[in-house]
Amino acid sequence: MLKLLFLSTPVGPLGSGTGGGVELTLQNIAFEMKQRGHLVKVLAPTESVLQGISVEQITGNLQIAAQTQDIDDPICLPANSMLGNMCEYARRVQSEYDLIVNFAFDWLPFYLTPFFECPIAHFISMGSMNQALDLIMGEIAVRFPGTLGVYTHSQAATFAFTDSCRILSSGIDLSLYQFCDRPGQTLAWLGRISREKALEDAVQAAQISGNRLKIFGKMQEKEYWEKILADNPDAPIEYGGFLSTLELQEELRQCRGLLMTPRWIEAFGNVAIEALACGVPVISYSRGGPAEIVKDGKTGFLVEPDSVAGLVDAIAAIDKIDRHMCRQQAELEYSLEALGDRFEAWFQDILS
Ligand code: HBI
Repeated sequence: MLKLLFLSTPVGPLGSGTGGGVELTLQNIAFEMKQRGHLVKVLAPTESVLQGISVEQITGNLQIAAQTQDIDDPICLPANSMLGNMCEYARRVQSEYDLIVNFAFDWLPFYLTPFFECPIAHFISMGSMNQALDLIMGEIAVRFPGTLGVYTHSQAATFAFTDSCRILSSGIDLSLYQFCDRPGQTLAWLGRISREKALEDAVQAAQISGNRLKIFGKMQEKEYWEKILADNPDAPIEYGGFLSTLELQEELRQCRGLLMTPRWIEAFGNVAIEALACGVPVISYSRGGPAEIVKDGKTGFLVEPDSVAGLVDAIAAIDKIDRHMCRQQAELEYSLEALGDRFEAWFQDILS
């Protein structure tokens, strides 16, 4: 039995959607480790919600989102930093744990690793974004081999320390997603509404192909959303808000297909496996995590990156995909059990 201390993403409370895919990953791993009899304690911002898992709420000012910063920006911490407070709490209680698992995509936990007695496993949830962060991650990769985990190969390839990354992929609780093989005509787009996700391309593709597009996810950049509405006044789109998993899959399962339009190297793209679990084919730019998930022509289509015309062609062919193959791929590759096995093996290797 392992005693595990999880450090959450410091950009927003767990359950708020601000932390995007890594919120889901942290929740799934915590749940899965508990299922296996390990002790799990999570340190997270105040107002975090994590059913069934003990969360220590850490106060302080949240970290700004890394993807809003430039590659050569200096590391910055606000006054009374929640991230700093979380690291201090972990330092104080570290002797009660076998392993600390860091989910924060931030400089401080990496920098402090050598100052801790307790070993730290770092789960890196995005691709290379900032030089100072890359450097400190690279240093920890050398000093503490095997302690850096990522979702995908393409994410690892964005870092200089590619070969030091343990590829862990992702996974979801498939029992929460109900297969549907009789969809309507509507397409779906899921994710934080921020410019690196290039929602505007999906909106244009939906309009050109004459399909309604339902959009779900955290409204992260309001002015970006307003610009999309202003630029596409007649687009057949509707915004369904940020839903719980159960509500989301209820909407998603009825869709003909999921459009993914990542402008950046999406580290994974949890929304892709959520769609597959519902039997929904995925049409995505062939870039980053989704390009390692979608089986082109079998469980969806991979499209030339940034080509709206490519999206339109794939939408026209979407009914050729057998929706049972989508669900089957989710069961084979992305179950919570498979994910738990990969993380548990990683933890054991670090501790041995
Ligand atoms: N930014 N500074 C910072 N720290 C994080 O942990 C972080 C982030 N931006 C986005 C984010 N985490 C998650 O939404 C993605 O890792 C999925």
